[in-house]
Amino acid sequence: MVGPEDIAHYRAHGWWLSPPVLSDDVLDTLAFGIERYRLGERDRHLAVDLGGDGETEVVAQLDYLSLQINEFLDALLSSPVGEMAAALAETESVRIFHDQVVIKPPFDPNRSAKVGWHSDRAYWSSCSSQSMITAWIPLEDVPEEKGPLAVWDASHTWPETETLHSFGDQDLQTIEARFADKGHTPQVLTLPMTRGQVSFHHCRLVHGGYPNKSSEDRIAYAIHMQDDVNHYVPPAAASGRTGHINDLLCRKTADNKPDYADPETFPQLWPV
Ligand SMILES: O=C(O)CCC(=O)C(=O)O
Ligand SMILES: [Fe+2]
Repeated sequence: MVGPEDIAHYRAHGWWLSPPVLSDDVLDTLAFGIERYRLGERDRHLAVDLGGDGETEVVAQLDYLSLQINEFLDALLSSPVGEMAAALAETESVRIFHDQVVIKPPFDPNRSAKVGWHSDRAYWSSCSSQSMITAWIPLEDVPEEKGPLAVWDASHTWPETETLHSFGDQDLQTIEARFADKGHTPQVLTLPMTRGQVSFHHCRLVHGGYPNKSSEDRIAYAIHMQDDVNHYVPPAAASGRTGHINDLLCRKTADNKPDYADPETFPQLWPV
């Protein structure tokens, strides 16, 4: 399903768009799980209370649905997402690190609902790996007007993306200008998608996106995955982060460090 040219594209550009590969069954199951979550249902509870359901921000982020709603993991395991991610990241196995449903609300001129330019890696300073990968699954078609994922082509090779933890920053132009000043001119590509497609992005790739101009929610499921070598490292002070919420959720290793291979918290998606 992922061939050598696809891997070469991912390596060079830091992102890759699949053909339609997800069945209606998988997508309908995810949509049903989201509906149950938003109604307050939980099949399992997290080890720590995250303090809210993620819906207070304008762009809502519903975290860890794979750990709380049974059908999420079932749907992922019956889909080719894990296998494709392993092929693209050129790793033997992949485990979930974190997953979130991202909801961009319908257009409202009185409120800004962009996703700020950021890299996922900037949030993962406690990860040893520089090769983690995110799969992004829209539940419906996301044409240009619905605020699809937008990427800075090939920015995963730039050193400065390491500390770009600015998902919530609405001032996209200032971030672009900062990079241009350093000699990197962002090539922004929006990636409109149809239902059934999956996009993948490298953990260092800068991405974000413009507002949803339609009258419906834009709902997408992001699955952030670890390659086989990833393990916990104490975050460097320069990262501006002290760790990840995962550190509180997972079991510890013998030397009392968060165990990023804990299968309960980080289910393996490939091989299954
Ligand atoms: O849903 C979006 O527009 C942003 C998602 C994102 O940042 C990610 O998948 O890493
Ligand atoms: Fe992201």
